[in-house]
Amino acid sequence: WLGYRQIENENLLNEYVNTLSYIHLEGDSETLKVTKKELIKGLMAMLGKNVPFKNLENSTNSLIVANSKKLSSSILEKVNDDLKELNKDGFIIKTIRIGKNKHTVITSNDDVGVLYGVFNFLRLMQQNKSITNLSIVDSPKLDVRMLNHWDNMDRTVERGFAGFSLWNWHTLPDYIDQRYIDYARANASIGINGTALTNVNANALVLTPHYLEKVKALADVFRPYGIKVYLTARFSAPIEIGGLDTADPLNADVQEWWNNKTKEIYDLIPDFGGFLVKANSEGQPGPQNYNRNHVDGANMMAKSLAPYKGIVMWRAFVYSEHDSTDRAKQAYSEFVPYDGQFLDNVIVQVKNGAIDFQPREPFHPMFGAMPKTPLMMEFQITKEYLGFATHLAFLPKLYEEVLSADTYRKGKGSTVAKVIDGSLHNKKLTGMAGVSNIGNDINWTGHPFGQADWYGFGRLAWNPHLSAESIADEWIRSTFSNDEKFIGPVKKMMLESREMVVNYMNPLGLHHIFDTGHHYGPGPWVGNLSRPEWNPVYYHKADENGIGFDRTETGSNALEQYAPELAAMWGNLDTCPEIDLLWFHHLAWDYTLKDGNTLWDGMALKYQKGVDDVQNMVTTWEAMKPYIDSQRHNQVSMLLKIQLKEAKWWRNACMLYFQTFSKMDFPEGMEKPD
Ligand code: GCW
Repeated sequence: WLGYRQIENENLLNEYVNTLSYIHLEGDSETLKVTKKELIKGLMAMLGKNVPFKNLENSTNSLIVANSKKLSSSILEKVNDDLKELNKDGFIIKTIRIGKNKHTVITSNDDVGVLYGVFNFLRLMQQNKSITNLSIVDSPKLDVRMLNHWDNMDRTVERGFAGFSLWNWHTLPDYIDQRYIDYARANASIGINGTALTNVNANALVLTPHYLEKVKALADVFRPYGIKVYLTARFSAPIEIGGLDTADPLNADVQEWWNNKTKEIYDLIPDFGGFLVKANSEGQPGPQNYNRNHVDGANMMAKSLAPYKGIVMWRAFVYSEHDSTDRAKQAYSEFVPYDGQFLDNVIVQVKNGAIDFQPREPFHPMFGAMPKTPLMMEFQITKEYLGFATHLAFLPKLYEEVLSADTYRKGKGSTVAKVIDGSLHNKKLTGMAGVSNIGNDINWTGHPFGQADWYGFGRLAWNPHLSAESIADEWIRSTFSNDEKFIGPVKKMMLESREMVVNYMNPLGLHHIFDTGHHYGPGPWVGNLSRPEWNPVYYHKADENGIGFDRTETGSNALEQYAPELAAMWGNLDTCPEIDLLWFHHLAWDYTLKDGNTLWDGMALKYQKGVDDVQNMVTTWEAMKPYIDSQRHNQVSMLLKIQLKEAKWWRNACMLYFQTFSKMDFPEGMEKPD
């Protein structure tokens, strides 16, 4: 989306050229240096000529780019009221008049805000918007807007489908790959301000001096772009790299080890962001190994980081192997009792749903249930469960659905977005993390449309109230074309794509029926797994009588973890939305759906609709050939054909398997498996 294209429309080009006679850029911090570079790059490419840098005196039609502290009083007075409205790193883009002269001002109270303003300004031009009369005041709604890389030290990427890790630990710290810089540009352009470089399951190696030198080199590259580096902190690091025989968080030697390690990191990287921790989950070490709890563990690390203003992101993705009645209930049960006990620089990072990044899940019940604890959202950008980097599923639609869900915790309108932006319970620390889909693939994300998920995540981390529709629009225009004949059909295709994946994989609230381990393709049958709650049959519970997971009072009662309004709505078959039906209820195969179909027929028709919609997407995309370069067109075309083949695979596999229980015929309208 930073492939600035030459402006084709002549009137618009004239408008741009006339409005931008000169650039007046004040300041020479590292951030403003890269801001200047970006302006030169973007304007040169879009206007086909350089805009000269010049002092303001006697100029007109200048673009004034500066930190508010550097603005002259005549300019300052035009933007002063707006400046007061800005949060940290917010910016203003405003057309002003001084005497006869007209200028465009991009300013902020922080240098990084100026950079954000410039990226936004360039984006307006990329989208062919008019720039003659601007009045934009925009601030990030969340503090921490970060990517989580699940990159291992050997450069494999857990759940990564776009090549190997970008971080070349072998050539760092001395060799700075241009891709590190482009990565920072791309992230800064959408407001991302943090990156956790290493996998939450990674070993403790990254915390050794040898690797910290390399981390410092990356931090130095990212700093001008306003991006802080974070690291995963393996809980057992004091044993593995520290030579201690315990990692007990209440042990004084262990505490001292973390204090010293943290100091060592800050000596190298003064703006280090903090630690991301996966503890006592899926076999990872944690405080419970020592009969301590999440508060003991998180607060120990928080104390070591506090003097430097670092934070701990303590993940809530935990489940104990001892309670397998309903995995969906475990994080809430383990965390909610500790509300109010975490130190101020701890933020609990919660996945969007209670199971695991499924194509559709009801929002996680912890959102809204911990009024005294900062909670940050964890979304997955990499498509572990939505067809890897092979299928097209525009994820901002999923993110939007979760963020706009109502928790009812402070009455109607208590949306998840308000929980995470801190406004519902007046939280001091806020954030959103996205598990990255980036690798060293030539186009970064494998599927060309995977970039839209990265882009959309960043935009929603900036403002969780944005719509998926506006994000798709921006991305298509910046990435491909401003031609309405392209935008209309492609936007529609993107906006419908996630629901079509739900339909051909997991319709009506089904979940976790993926082939085990790798999670690609259907596998609703019994997998070869040691833990029952990892087994697909545990989730769909199909038998001769019916299908679905009863999470009402007669079953696991996971519903009690939600506000009473929601428990009542989901618990009652008359009011439970059919998209969540089998998430909450176990129903007979001949149960009657709202449209009069039996559950069995309705399920078959959903699977078929998923397939039909992919077919339509293939047709739509074929018609888009005249509008974009043949290389990207062809790539997407090939991928969509794989998606079509695999949508049929999903339908056939699931329906044939479930038929062994239902013993019912496939309805008319469903293409018979061959
Ligand atoms: O769903 C699981 C994934 C694991 C991942 C884990 C987590 C990093 O399959 O690959 O491990 O979630 O989020 O910790």
